[in-house]
Amino acid sequence: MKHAFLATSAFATLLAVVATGASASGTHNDAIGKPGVAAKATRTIEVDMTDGMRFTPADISVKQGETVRFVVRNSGKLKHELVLGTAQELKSHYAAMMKNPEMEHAEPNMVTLAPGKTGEVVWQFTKAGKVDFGCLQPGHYDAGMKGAVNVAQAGR
Ligand SMILES: [Cu+2]
Repeated sequence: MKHAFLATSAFATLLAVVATGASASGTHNDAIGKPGVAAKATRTIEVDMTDGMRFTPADISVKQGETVRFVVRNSGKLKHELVLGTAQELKSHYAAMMKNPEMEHAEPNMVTLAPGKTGEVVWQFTKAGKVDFGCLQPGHYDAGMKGAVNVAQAGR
């Protein structure tokens, strides 16, 4: 019966990890990393958002484990936001925003900015791969207001 016990134990541990991740990060899982501590940020990346529905830069490269301080500026005359997530998370969140444009949302993985404002997102990229970001204001994501953070595997 030792095998059965081990399997149950491993499953319980997995559940605990999933539960912890969900409570610490709100609505999303830890697939894209976790909220960063500003004091531990190793880089500051300035991102500009415009009414042309573009992020500049839209293609960002970081290293696995790196904590990045994004200083995000809204240079447009419309409300814009930068939301980090998996492509799937962004799509479902965007669909919710289309149904309810006045939906208030605030999470550590995003910043919503009025015209002319500047804000920050501090994020630690714990997993190698691609993390997407986008503006989920109705119409913006569809218009191409999106980008990606490429997370290079540590030790390379
Ligand atoms: Cu936008």
